[in-house]
Amino acid sequence: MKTEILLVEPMMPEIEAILDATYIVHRYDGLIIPPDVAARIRGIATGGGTGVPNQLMQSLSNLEVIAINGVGTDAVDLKEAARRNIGVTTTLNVLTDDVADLAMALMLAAMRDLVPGDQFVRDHQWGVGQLPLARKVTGQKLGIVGMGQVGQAIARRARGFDMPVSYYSRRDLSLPEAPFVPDLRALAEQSDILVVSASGGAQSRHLISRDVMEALGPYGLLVNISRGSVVDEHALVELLEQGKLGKAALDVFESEPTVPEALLTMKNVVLQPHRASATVETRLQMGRLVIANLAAHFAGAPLLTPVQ
Ligand code: 8YV
Repeated sequence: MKTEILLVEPMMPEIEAILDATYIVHRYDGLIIPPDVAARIRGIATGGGTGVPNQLMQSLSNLEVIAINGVGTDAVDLKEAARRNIGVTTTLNVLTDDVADLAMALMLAAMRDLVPGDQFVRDHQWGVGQLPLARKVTGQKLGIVGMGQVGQAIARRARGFDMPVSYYSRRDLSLPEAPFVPDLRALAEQSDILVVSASGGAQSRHLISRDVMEALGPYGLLVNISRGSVVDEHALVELLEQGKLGKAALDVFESEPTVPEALLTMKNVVLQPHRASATVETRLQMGRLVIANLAAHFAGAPLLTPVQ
């Protein structure tokens, strides 16, 4: 008898094929799962942003393991999982480089106006119209909010652009080349670019407040590659509209996949559909780790990358 699992968010076809060969895979469509099926589901594979809705978790009385295809745990009730002795795993380490790469790409795209430049060429405006000058990246002061693995990978890349890096985090990590700034507003004030790489969840909700974005100012760029919830999106839109914040480059939003309508027409904004880990190479590695964690659990072996 094959073990039954629930796939809450689609994965790569190669990965789903392995899951299908190993398990009876039920694909979640947001609807109520018939109780007889629900009772047979012992594992979940899901995305970091999607997680497991509380009601769904409640309905699966024999759930033993949740394998997150991502690093964010903010969309899974970890306390409830611990109470029910449900193991939770992430794809720790394997997506760090991709997320840091996208942070740099967003920084470059926003500062150098890559999207308007591309549109200018496509619109046959080259030789006809004029594009305003862009902004320089090399040497700009970078503030990093959340200095975990991703934050540190961004700092390493920024050094290649001669950017002085400072950071705000839950604690001072005594890093040799980047000073800790204990006051987030002060960090924003001294930075040309502020990158958000803090984990999502109640503890970081709206950490990037109106006040912080005002401190970043009319020439500042805000980059967010972590979770939409970390930024006060309503204030962000207003400040961009009023010219009190210079630019924004966003991979994540408060109510994905909904993006505030006002952002869609702004020239000083670069938007991505939550794609920081979305490369063939990384999604394969992530998928393999999800498979390995599920396999370990059902073999009674220790989980490879458990959430502590
Ligand atoms: C992925 C993420 O897009 O790691 C996370 O927490 O949100 C992203 O890397 C996601 O997990 C895949 O759905």
